[in-house]
Amino acid sequence: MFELLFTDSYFFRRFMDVRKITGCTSTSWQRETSGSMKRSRNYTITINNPLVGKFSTATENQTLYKESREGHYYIVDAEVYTHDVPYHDYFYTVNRYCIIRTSKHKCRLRIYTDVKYNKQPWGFVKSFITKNSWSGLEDYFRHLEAELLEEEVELTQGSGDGGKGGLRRRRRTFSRTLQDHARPSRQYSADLEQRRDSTMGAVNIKSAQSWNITSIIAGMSLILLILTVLNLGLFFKLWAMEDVAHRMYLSTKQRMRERAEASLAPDLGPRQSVLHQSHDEARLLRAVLQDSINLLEQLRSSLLELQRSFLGRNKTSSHL
Ligand code: HC3
Repeated sequence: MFELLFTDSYFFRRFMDVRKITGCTSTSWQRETSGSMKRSRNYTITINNPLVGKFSTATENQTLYKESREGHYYIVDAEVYTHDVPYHDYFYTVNRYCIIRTSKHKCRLRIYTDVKYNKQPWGFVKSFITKNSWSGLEDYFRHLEAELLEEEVELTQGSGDGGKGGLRRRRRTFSRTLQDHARPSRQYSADLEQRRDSTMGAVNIKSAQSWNITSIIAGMSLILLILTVLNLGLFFKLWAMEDVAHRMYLSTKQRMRERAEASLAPDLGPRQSVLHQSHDEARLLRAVLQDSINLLEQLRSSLLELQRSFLGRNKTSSHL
């Protein structure tokens, strides 16, 4: 199993071909001072997700831990950095491969995977990254599982045929279990067809879901735009009203001043003139207050009208 997955094996080269992973270069395993071994791989992956670009380069740093015992058990961590997908600088993936020998010709492979964050994105962005990464990872590892199970069948069949067969060309399948391989061949191919159909169904559902998300986002953006335009309209209306009020205030003030100047008799004594002035100021204040009251009345009635038109619109939409 270790050779299949972590050396330049025929199995892995073929698997990469099927997954359309191209341009793979790899360093050889190098021992570190810690006693563990490391190697690094670069490749270009093909992505089957309409929200992401079609291709992305990736770097995978693999560590084979020193605790591993050749032919008995292996622990390999693989950190995968995808360089050309949206928000690529926010996250990377860690896949832990544990291989344990369970009997002379058998072993168990467990893969643990986690999406890690270098920096914290918004909640919405984080769930977008997590959801899309997990769906890509699940697709990849289910495919790997199916291919490994086929490989097992071919290896065991090959040895059953007295070694005639060796590694033969295989039919393409997806997600098969060990039980599937024990079934008679006709039933088996019917199953394959069904599985292929359900896989296609899952792909269709996935693309329908992503369409749904896109249309929801588009709808919400449209609503936001309309609300912004309405808000701007209200803002300018209020601004204009404030301007009118200010102008009215200035003109009233001017009018009052003119009237006061005209009625000021030249023969009035200083005490009477002061009295007259304060009286005029009071009148000016009263007039300004009256104007403000009128303005507020106007504002009130237009707000009431606005409220009424909103209520009317709500009723029609609830009828609909
Ligand atoms: C799903 C994935 C691309 C494929 C990556 C693979 C399956 C590549 C082969 C490696 O051996 C294992 C592996 C590890 C990580 C996988 C990537 C994780 C995220 C990436 C998605 C296409 C990214 C989508 C997230 C988005 C839309 C926010 O960019």
